[in-house]
Amino acid sequence: MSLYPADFVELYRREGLWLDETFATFFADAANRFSDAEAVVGPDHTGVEHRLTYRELADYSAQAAGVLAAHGVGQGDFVVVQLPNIVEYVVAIGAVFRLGARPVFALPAHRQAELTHFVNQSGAKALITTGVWNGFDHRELARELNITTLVIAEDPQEFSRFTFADWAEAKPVPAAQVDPLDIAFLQVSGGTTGIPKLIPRSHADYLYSVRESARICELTPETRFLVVLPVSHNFTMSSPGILGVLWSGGTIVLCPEPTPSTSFTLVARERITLCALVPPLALAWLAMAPVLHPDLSSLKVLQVGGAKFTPEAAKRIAPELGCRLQQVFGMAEGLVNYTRPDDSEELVIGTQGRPMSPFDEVRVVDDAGNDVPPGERGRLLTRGPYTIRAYWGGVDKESFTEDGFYASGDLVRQLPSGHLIVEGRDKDQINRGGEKISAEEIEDHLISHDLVHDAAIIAVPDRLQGERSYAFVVLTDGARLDATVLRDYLRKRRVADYKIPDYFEFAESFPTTGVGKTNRRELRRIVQEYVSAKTQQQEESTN
Ligand code: AMP
Ligand code: DBH
Repeated sequence: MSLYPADFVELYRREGLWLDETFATFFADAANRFSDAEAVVGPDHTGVEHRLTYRELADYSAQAAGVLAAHGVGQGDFVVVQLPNIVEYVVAIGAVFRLGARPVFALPAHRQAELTHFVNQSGAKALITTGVWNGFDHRELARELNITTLVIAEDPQEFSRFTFADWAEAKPVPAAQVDPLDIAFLQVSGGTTGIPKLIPRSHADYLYSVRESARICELTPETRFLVVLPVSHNFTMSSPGILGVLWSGGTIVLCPEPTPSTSFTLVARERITLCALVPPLALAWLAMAPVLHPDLSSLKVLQVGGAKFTPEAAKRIAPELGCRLQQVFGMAEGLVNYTRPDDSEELVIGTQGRPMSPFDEVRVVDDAGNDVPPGERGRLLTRGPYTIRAYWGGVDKESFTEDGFYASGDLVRQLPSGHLIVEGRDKDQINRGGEKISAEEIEDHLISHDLVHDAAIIAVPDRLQGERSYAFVVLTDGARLDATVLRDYLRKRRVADYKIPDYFEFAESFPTTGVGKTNRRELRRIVQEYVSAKTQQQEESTN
């Protein structure tokens, strides 16, 4: 079954956007084109650095696929992959793809709540994970999932080991025959309701976006891309990301931790030409550059995306870091906007780019769903050759219009040139420096506490992260609790750390609607007023 209506499939094929390539042969094809060129550089799970050529990457992937097959993974199976930025990551996804199996791209920060959801929703056959990373033992999660687990770590007692040593002994398997219109993998969204939604992307649609991104970003075999953000994130994966670089014959360099000092060291040592950051990291680079005096002379383009990059910060990139800025406004659901290499400085600094494809359809509408006059602010709706028509598990009426447009929840303005300016958001989500948090998911967790009557999570502006999360909690009659208890409670429920509210505040009651439901819109207004009054007070007292 196709993920897109037949007339659109026909259109995108006829126009040459969708080809017959698939991810099952992606790594082998790249090896045929770029054989001995350097494909991936990075530490393995023990911290030892590896440099793999395209040929080695393809060979290891074919062998690792053999190991997966021996564990019962086959065509069409879902495999949850939760790995940090280690060189084995690239081999692991190559292996899953080769079998015609389908990765579910978890982030390293996800915990039990998210992983359980991914496994249950996808019916995953296996999990590929690692051992202790960043002070957390990922095997802990596997222990409770009751699923075939392959661990990229030394000497696991209970799980099957999945390292270079194990792959080297395995027999390679041939690439599966896969339908290009079929689901290639599940991406995860930040989500607005409940736990992250799973996003089914097909081989044809995603490969189109990868090729087009590589072209727009002018990637060549000389491109050297530093991966600072989590490698599984849609931005680092495909905009143009690791897949765009591998498609172009360039080199991926994996940065094991996102600190400016480690990133700067790698930029200088590896002669990095391209890097992608979220706004808080870009600000950290700007703050640390005058202190650390990094050699950034090889860096041509710094991409910034995932959350709004203010014009004030955007202005500083070229003069202070000596490279070009590219703004990227994308979503794992599809639509990706780029500022272009030949855009004026005004557009690069003041907009979040324009859609990558001439076949992207963008509408900016009011609350009733009618187009607003050109240039005015409204909600973004989009449809196109790489934007989903439904989440995994069905169409939800909140996110998709009858005629198949995806409602991203972003408030934008569109310039005559097609460039979009993101002006806000109309979805219950907190964008904490590019990490998306669903308000409802955290509210549900809090409300499950015996002493919590109601809870509301709201975004408050933050100089560094863009936004932080503020929890407002109404306790049951006579109950007493403090923030520490609730933070511990969320941790016990295995909620990812970045989703734990930055601030807690306790209230007597919430405003309600006519039928007695919490009026979130009104609540948000009150909280925003309260928080701005509070910050003003603080500023006055420090002056
Ligand atoms: P997700 O659906 O979880 O992949 O997150 C995508 C969302 O991130 C978008 O709908 C925007 O809300 C936000 N986003 C991504 N890039 C930018 C950007 N450059 N400026 C503002 N918001 C962004
Ligand atoms: O935030 C995102 O999800 C995002 C940002 C930039 C994205 O998915 C992308 C580019 O492809």
